[in-house]
Amino acid sequence: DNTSNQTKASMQPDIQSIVDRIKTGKVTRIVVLTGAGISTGAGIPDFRSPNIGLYDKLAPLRLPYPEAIFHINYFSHTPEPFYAIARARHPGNLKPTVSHAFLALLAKKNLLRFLFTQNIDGLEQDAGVPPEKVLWAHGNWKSQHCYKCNSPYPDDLMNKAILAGEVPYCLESRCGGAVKPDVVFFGQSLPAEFGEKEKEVLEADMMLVMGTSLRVAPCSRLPLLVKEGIPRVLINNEKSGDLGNRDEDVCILGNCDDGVRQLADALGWGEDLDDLWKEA
Ligand code: CNA
Repeated sequence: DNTSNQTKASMQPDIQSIVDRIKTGKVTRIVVLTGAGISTGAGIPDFRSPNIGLYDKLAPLRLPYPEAIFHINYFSHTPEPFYAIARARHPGNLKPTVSHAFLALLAKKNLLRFLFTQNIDGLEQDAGVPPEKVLWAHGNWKSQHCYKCNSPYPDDLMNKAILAGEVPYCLESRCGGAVKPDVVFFGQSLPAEFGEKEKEVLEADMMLVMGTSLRVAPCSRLPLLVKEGIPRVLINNEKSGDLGNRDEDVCILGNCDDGVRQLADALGWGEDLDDLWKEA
């Protein structure tokens, strides 16, 4: 009819090509890479957005360089700055965003092959993405251990320390190491499954990259592994990595919650998305 023709005509042609591929069943194995930008809408500032990102707010802590706050070598002798900001960044009881709900919707529609997340807030799982489909490439903030002897540390004491902004220390006698959330710091290795899961990217028939500046390796390299001819879709405030350089790339620039809504509406999934988001 006329209205849907009009909508089609005004829709960005590149989004339409993505919609067609999904609607005709050409795409069934979507691999997703997410970053801090999908959680800023939930209230957790990202690292690198100018003025509002964490790295622009660290001056009072007098770090040698911003990333030091998350570097294992620096933490090993100076854990105080990390605990000075921990309270403000603890995911606590945050609610997933529409972007998280969209990932759950892809899983529900059997289109999500695998999700690599660089986020440590656990909101993917809260939104309903099945945990077996997710690799938390940088760990998560749901548990903690002594950085030195690796002894576990109780959640209640950790929560107290975070609230007080004080460094929690290992309970083992004579250890004295600082306790660190099970988040991968700079200088630490990624989970062992990372290498094995990379093959999911080689087998993807679409890759979706959301809310990441692609500045942290090795996740930043995942989009490069996508086979030529396979569409890569970027939903982000700004261009990132080499997304947009290949003919079949599609960049939906702007707020990612708006981007996923636009995509969901074009797919006729608008209501499904809202229902899932309300449930989360
Ligand atoms: P980053 O380097 O801070 O980049 C974030 C990207 O998202 C930038 O390109 C922003 O322009 C973009 N962005 C921010 N908000 C939005 C929005 N609402 N809509 C669209 N785009 C947006 O963060 P990366 O994830 O790329 O860097 C990897 C680090 C960040 C990982 O080690 C994470 O652990 C770490 N991190 C995680 C969280 C979290 O768990 N929520 C928060 C902050 C940082």
